[in-house]
Amino acid sequence: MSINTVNTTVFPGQRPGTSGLRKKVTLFQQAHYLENFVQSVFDTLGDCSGKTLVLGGDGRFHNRAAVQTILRMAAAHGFAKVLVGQGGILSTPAVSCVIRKHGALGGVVLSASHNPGGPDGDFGIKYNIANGGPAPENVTEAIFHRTETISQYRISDAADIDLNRLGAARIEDMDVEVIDSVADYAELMQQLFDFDAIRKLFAGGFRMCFDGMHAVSGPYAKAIIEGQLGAPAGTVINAVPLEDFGGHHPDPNPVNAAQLIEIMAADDAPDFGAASDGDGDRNMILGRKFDVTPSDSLAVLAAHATVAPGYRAGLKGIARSMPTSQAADRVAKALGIPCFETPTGWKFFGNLLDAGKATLCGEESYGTGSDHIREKDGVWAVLFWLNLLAASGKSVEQLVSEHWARYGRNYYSRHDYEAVETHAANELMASLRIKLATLVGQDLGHYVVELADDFEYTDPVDGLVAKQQGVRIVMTNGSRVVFRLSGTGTEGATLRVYLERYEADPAFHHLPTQQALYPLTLIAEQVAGITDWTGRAHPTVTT
Ligand code: VG1
Ligand code: CO
Repeated sequence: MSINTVNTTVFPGQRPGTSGLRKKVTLFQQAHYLENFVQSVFDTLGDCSGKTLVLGGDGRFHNRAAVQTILRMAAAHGFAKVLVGQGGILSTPAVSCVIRKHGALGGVVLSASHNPGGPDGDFGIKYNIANGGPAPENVTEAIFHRTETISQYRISDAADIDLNRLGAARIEDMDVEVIDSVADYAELMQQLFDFDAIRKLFAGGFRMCFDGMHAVSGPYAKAIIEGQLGAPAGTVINAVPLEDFGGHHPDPNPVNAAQLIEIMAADDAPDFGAASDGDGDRNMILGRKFDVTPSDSLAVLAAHATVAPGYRAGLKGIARSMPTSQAADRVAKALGIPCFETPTGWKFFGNLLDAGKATLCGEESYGTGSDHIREKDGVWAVLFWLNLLAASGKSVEQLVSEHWARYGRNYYSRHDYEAVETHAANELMASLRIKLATLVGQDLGHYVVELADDFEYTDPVDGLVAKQQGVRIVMTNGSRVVFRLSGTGTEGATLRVYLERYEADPAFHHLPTQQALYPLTLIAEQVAGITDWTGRAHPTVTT
């Protein structure tokens, strides 16, 4: 065994986006591509002697090869120890949990989350810091700058280690421990939720369907929901992680989780349905013939948080990303706690959680989480709902309808225009920004514009400023249209248009969502000229 220094040249464009570096697998398979990025991460960290690193991924194609490379590079960089998930598998929330529990310096997550996998799909890598959360922007920028000048990396020539066998191994002077992918995470869940009450619920005939989407959450859901909570075998479907996710798109929304939606639409549907994404950090919540928007899910959980033992003491605050609906704000107001509005991406919640300013966080993109870790957490959200269903004895639909009756309903939808021409998408955003100043006070349809700006966020803890985080047009009654470009796609640009309408009157709480939002859809087109710029008359995905 020896450590080699390898000469390399810069690959342009290794800038992490909303959630790490995501590119086509074929790009990652090029010699030196992954190595350059990993060495840039390690160089940014500096001396790592005596430190522990956590390593795992969502099991997609290229996961195992990348794990072996990173282990050899970690040894060359002088890490004392790496905790790696069995089979190279760790969900994003599990990585966060393991970093915190074992006091690691940080972790590397191999995932492109909801992006398709397989040889022609996407691959990704992100670095999480010692609090368990995604590296903040100053760290990801430092990593990016390093990738622009890198000329060498260091790697051991040690043989592959057996990732399937639990236990200890060694590369150079570094200890490698292959850990159970689920154990630490499951133990944390037991501390947060009333497992006895949920066990009783299942024992009483309550039926559920959890769709693992052939991605990473299957093993977690099987071990916890079927194994520990006693749900019947078969409750978790598509439970085995596959390198190409079975050819599907592991994005838990009503469009991509079509099989689950069909199951939940049947007359004899289970009481509760849920799904998670590629790396296990997202969740979709369904009742029988009823789907819950992620924004509403956050608000409902916040309103009932004290049913769960881990949250008995109440919430310190709630944080949501700017495009997420304002349903949670109403709950925060009723509870007399602060509500924070952050840019898109979980990295912006870390400081608020560390500082004890927020307990629950959520994003409209099927992401919910809390201060138990520093990532959004799919299985956690599902267990929270199970705890709530067990404690209340009510159905999902009942809980949500009662919530609307009390707080009003924030109709909400996101329209995605995927793989549009990058230049056109940038021009659309630029021309919108120019218009902003003239919009305030204008009548748009039945609405009057109260605020039109490009969202800018000053972190209340470290004072760092994030600019150009999405154009928002807010009406006098709180209804909104928001525009931003995705930072996770790998083909062209994806325009996201977020629509929100507030409705206080329960007589209007049961309209079809797209119908309720139609006037705002017209306003979005009128203001942004989406069809003209993109050549698209309709979004590719509506959630
Ligand atoms: C999307 C979502 C965002 C989420 C991010 C990462 O980002 O909109 O809310 O945090 O994905 O989630 P963007 O930039 O494409 O809109 V995951 O589950 O992909 O790690
Ligand atoms: Co994800």
